[in-house]
Amino acid sequence: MLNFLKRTKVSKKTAVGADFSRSDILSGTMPSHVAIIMDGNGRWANKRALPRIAGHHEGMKVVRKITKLASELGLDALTLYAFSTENWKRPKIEVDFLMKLPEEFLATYLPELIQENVRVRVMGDKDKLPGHTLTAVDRAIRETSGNTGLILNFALNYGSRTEIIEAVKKIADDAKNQKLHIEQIDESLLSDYLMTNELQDPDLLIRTSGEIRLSNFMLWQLAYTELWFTEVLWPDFKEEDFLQAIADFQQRGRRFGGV
Ligand code: V0D
Repeated sequence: MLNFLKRTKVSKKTAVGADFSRSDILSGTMPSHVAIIMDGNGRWANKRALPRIAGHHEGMKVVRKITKLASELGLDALTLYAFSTENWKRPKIEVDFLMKLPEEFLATYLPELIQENVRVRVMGDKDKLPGHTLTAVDRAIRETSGNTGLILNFALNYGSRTEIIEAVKKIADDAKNQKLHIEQIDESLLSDYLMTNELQDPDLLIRTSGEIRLSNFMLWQLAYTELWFTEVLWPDFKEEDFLQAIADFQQRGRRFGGV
């Protein structure tokens, strides 16, 4: 465990400024929950004259690498934006390929995840997923439900505004049925009705591939989150990049708008 962190003690100077050593990161305040928008898979493939699906497939291997590192670092949760509600607009052949990735990922890596005590979860509208995808995902959730280590939370067919609307509908319904009083509605109650109800808000959001937007991802939950952007395309994203993001996170003062 942590072999790769112990192996070297290199310092790395980067444009973002944080000069980091791996042992410094381990002694600093670890984020509890990191969320990642894994962008740039298609562009990675285009640059190599490969089909877009080759980029998605390569990106899947990076999911495994970063999950392992997050687990070794002792993070409580890693949320990965795997498929947005907008992604259905892509060519059917690409969507079909994407929907096979959870099965392939789990066929390859579920035993390792179980061994590492990782708990798999999914947030998003699961009803719209193909049956074969749902079966694989539900099995992984079930087989890891007793695990107590890293929560690996995949956002699948997820959109933040829809999530908030669904929460508001349930709150309205519960108010109508006298299960709660309107006076009880506050930030904490709304949080409890979101799909992240068991998770803390992310401390750090990473988005790869140079896009500097949230794209309807965890809008409520990211209210106080540190945002970290990189030009690196997701299939090229390395352990070093993840550590750099954490090092930068550790450098930033988190003042929550206070003084
Ligand atoms: C493609 C880069 C793992 C982003 C990563 C269906 C786009 C690779 C999963 C996965 C995708 C999901 C659920 C689960 C286990 C694994 C995944 C999708 C896309 C969308 F329980 N990678 N991955 N799911 N890509």
